[in-house]
Amino acid sequence: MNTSGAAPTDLSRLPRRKAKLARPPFVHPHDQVATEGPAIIEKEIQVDEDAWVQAMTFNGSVPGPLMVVHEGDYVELTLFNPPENMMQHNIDFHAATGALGGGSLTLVNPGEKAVLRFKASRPGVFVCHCAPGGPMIPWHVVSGMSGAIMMLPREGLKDHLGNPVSYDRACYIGGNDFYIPRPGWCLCALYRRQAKASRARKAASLWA
Ligand SMILES: [Cu+2]
Repeated sequence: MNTSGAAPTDLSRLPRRKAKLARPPFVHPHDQVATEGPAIIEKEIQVDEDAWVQAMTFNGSVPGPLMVVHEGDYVELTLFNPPENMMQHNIDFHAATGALGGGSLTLVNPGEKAVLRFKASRPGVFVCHCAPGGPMIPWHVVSGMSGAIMMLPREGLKDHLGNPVSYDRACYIGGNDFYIPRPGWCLCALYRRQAKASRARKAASLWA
């Protein structure tokens, strides 16, 4: 339902451009200044490819790729969950408003795919991540399912005086730690150590 009062946009008339995503730290080729009207950007993302140590990924890299669009573009993305996978996944764009940033519209079981389209309405750099609900959210994120989208102003970047700013090259770096159990290490031993330390603290406070 259109509640803004604005005339609806005929998306079928907009030019379509398909971007091939690059693995970090590389960023796919893009214009720094938009030279044409809003475009529908198609992104095809495959999840859980190269799942090492139960890593979960967007397009096989951790972090996932950076997507570059311009303010006013319509971002169209296809999220595909390969049938070999075991879990549900989705994508929550902090750049999109409503419906959990698209998360509740893109929840896909293994073998399913979902298409999401939203309008890039705010310039900036925003995180996106898998958010299947409850404790699955932090688990999927720390397992590698995060990425980012950069929405450039249509007229390009400007400095504080309003002068155009350009760059020769863009790169994208994200941090992600994996905590992998070592031989002889187990969660039970960690819990035992924590419980012992907690008992010792409690005993010390009783005798203080
Ligand atoms: Cu996921």
